[in-house]
Amino acid sequence: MSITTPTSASLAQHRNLVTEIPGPRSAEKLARKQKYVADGVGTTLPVFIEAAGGGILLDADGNSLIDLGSGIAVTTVGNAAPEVVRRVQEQVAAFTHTCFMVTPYDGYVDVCEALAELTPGAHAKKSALFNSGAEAVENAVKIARVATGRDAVAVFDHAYHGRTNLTMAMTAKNMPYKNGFGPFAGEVYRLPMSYPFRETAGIKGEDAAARAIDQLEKQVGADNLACVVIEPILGEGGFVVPAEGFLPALAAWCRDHDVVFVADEIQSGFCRTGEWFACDHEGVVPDLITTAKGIAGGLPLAAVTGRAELMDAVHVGGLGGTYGGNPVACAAALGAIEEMRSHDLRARARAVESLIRRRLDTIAADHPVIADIRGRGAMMAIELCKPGTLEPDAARAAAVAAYCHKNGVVVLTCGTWGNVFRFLPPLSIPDDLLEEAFDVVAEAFAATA
Ligand code: PLZ
Repeated sequence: MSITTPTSASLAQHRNLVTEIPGPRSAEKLARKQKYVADGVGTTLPVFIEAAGGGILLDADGNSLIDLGSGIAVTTVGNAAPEVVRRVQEQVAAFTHTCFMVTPYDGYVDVCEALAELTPGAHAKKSALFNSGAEAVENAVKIARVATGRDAVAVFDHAYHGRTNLTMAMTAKNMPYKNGFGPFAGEVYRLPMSYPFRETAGIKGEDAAARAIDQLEKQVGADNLACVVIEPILGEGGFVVPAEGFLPALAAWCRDHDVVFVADEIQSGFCRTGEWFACDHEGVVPDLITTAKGIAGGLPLAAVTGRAELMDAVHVGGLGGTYGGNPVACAAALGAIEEMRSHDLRARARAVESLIRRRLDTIAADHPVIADIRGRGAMMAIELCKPGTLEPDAARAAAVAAYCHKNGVVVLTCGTWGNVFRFLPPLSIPDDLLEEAFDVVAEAFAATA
């Protein structure tokens, strides 16, 4: 029997399991993967996907799973979103590549114009486009170094910035990202993050910033520092929202010392948190901002956007890459941004937050292992600890995740200790499907108690 693959638009928005998870077809495909794909490339849930749209992932066995991960915060506008599909199809039929550095085209410039409008701050901005988040972060550092004539880069505890050599150095967690892959790039210094749940109750954001700044001044020195790079809400590190005042104080210190303040909004950007960017919640205006993931509805695209004079500090030819700002990826980005604007996805993310918070509050009341509920918009998380302590409970997180996966809900964990669930649904998910997903999450906590 062959399963004809429906288009994303025709996918029924219901969880429907017709085999166990993974089913027999997925199991066969997994065996092939194990034969031909390097073991280093892991798998969270071994179901092979044949179509996706709304809040549903349809697998090779005909199971419809609920997507609470958006392919790690990428398909914010939904999978195969109509404007993305339309513009990609048009572009792919017109031309697929010229290399923007050889002969330019409008799509690239259109994306840079949109970034200048949408990113925080009213100053003159310019952008350069790349393929992946890690590449954007590397380029932000290159730009900051040229612009300041300084070497040092400051990053934070629990940070994640990528898997290339420089960004591995900037990423905090050893396993699985760094283990055995050194030596790492030098001149990267790590600072204490504001992590309200794990700190003395009531420590203010300004005080947490002062602690980080004191360490910077004593161990690095502002005169040696090119940039401070921070995720305004930690992504892989556990969806930690720093205490109010932390980000503005850091940004102000950077401004006073001619240090480039770089916001890595690769995971938090493009409506995910209920604003265009997470920095917008506190009116923080970064000098440079890195974006990727949600920018292009699933196609690979990344950007560095920032103050025109900083961006222009680099010599002609100093920024680029064969595929950066590929025309098909740019068409996808313009389609994704159109979807965000026309469906007011910032408001949708805030509505998703209130639904998720309501469900999590209820679940947490019955399950004291849920020690913290945090996040913004459709970037929500719970941290699991042995009740009444700060001791991470990664085993319980793994058990809850396994239950959800068996029951057709794709959930992702994160956090330095692997004890955080992050909920990142596509904003195209209908409310009743989101409710159903949290019915399963609630069952999962009950079943593993
Ligand atoms: N900066 C804040 O979240 C990517 C990593 C998945 P790339 N996060 C998902 C994995 O295990 O590889 C990320 C991020 C932040 C940078 C990156 C890197 O983006 O597009 O994966 O290179």
